[in-house]
Amino acid sequence: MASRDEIIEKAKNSILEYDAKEAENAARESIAGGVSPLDVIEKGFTAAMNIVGEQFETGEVFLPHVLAAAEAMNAGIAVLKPEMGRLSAKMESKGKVLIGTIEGDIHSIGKDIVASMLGIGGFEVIDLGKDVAITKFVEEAKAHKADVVASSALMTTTMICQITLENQLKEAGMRDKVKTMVGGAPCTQAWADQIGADIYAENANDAVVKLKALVE
Ligand code: HCB
Repeated sequence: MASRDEIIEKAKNSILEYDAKEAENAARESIAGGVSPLDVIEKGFTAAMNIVGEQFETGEVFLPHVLAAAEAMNAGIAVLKPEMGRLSAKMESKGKVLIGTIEGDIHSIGKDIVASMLGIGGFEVIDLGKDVAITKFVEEAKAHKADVVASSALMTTTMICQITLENQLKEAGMRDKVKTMVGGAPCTQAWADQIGADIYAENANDAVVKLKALVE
């Protein structure tokens, strides 16, 4: 049987080779071998996706490659999801997190990872999906009595909608009832401070650690 590091390497290479079948195989092997799904996602799939992102930025690869890499990553994560669900089902809820990719933005991979890891971390997660209207964030936060409203923005053109979200939560009289978290590649701690968001999370692990610190 392959070692933990070999399985993670296989997961990484599957994305770099745009190979959805291999991503699924690596995910299955990790479950059979008792390797943490989080390690496979963060150190395998995500690490490779970041490389593809850099290659896209330097013009080494093009949008179809990025799409193929994203599809391979989604295929691998789909295999890991039931295992992640089993881990999170064993826990008592630490609080309710409403999460979605902000209006105008269809990037969902990072948001999905954060949602999954928060679930494993013991939070009840309500995932609104991608390109979520600001009004929907506010309505759903109210309807579900969410403790945290987490938004993801991957583009400089859409991160400004996180300001609108802060404003609409205030206008709805909800801003003191929920904590807000922002994340996604262009977001930073300085951005969170500037717009008045409570938390900036650099990655999924950071999101879990910071939300746990908030409730414990
Ligand atoms: Co896309 N895209 N894309 N893209 N894309 C980016 C984001 C660019 C930066 C690439 C570039 O030009 N350099 C760029 C945005 C430029 C800008 O800022 N203005 C860009 C563009 C322009 C576009 C289109 C407009 C391209 C086009 O159609 N011409 C279009 C978007 C249309 C739209 O949204 N309306 C587009 C489309 C696509 C896809 C469909 C091909 C694909 C997305 C597939 C999907 O998500 N289902 C895609 C991808 C994959 C990327 C890159 C290459 C990777 C993004 C990614 O998944 N990273 C990205 C380049 C890059 O980011 N370097 C590029 C891996 C994940 C795991 O990282 O940062 O998303 P993450 O998430 C982390 C972290 O940020 C944090 O935790 C996660 C896990 O550790 N986190 C949170 C994320 N959300 C959080 C929320 C929280 O509350 C807390 C923490």
